Amino acid sequence: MFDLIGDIHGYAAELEALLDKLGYEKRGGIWQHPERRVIFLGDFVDRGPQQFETVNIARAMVEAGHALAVLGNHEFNAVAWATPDPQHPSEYLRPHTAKNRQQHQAFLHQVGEDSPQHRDMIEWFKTLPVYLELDDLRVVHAC
Ligand SMILES: [Mn+2]
Repeated sequence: MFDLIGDIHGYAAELEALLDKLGYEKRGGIWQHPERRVIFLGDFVDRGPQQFETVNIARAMVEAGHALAVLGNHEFNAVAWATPDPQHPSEYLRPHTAKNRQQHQAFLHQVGEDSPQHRDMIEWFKTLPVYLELDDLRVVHAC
C-alpha cells in the first residue's frame, strides 16, 4: 500500500509530523513503515525553511526502498538553473533572471549555491522519473 505525499516545498518538520501520524517510524535515520511505502509527488524544494532536510528525508527513504518519487517542476527548474546551456556556454538552461532567482532564492541560500551538496542534490534530482507507471496506479506531478 502507498501513501501519496506531494508539494512539501521545504517543510521538513511538517513532513515528519505527517509521516509519524501515518504510522512511519524513524529507524537508523530513515523513516519507514513495515507494510507501507510513500510515493512522493514532487516539489520538495522552494519556499519553505528546511529544503535541504526535506530532500534528505525523501532521498534516504527512496534509496532504502521505503519510498518512490517523481520529479516536480521545482526540481526540474533547479536542474535547469544549475545546468549550463550547451548552445550558449555563458548562460544556463533556466535563465538567471531576477525573477527566476527570486523564485529559487530560498533554496540557493539554504543549500549554498554551487556547493558540493548543491551539486549532489542536482544529480539526485536528475535520477527522478517524470512519471511512474505501476500496476494499478499512474503518478505524475501535474505542475
Ligand atoms: Mn508545488
